[in-house]
Amino acid sequence: MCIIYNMEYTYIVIKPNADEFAERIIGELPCEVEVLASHVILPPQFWRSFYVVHRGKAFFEDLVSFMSGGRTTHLVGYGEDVIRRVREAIGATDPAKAAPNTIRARYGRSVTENAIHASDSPASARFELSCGLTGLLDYGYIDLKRFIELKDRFLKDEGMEDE
Ligand code: 3AN
Repeated sequence: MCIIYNMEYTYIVIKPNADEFAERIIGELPCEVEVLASHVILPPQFWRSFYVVHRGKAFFEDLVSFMSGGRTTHLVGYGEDVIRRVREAIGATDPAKAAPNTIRARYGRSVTENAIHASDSPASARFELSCGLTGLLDYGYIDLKRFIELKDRFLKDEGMEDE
């Protein structure tokens, strides 16, 4: 019998303003996670690529400068319906409007310094994982073996098959 699991993944970044709480926040995520790199600093050019969809917006350079100005922790969350579940747990972009008890309500300081990023669609997750893994490899935070292992695991197929 062939069972198809609707396995999804999401790219999660703990932002610089929440760096000191990274381990605690990871423990609060409603999914299995694979930590790719902890407390790493990536340069502005990395964040310009990662946030390319926001290029040209008024907040873009502030966002790039904030993200490159401190440590970030990168993870992949995975499981069924994980994109929706994690977005619900992190709350609205603006921490002041995020539901009580969400991660952004508790750890966010402002719309830019909102503690955590998580992909908003399978297409974003794929782009962000590809960009994230390449950046972590380029800047020496993962080696080639780990890069290939993670690419095979998360970027090969949309679904997972079990015989
Ligand atoms: P989310 O992270 O909730 O999906 P996006 O994708 O719209 O939100 O924005 C990406 C990031 O850009 C946000 N996490 C936040 O840090 C920043 N951002 C978005 N909108 C604004 C804004 N109006 N002013 C300042 N920063 C913003």
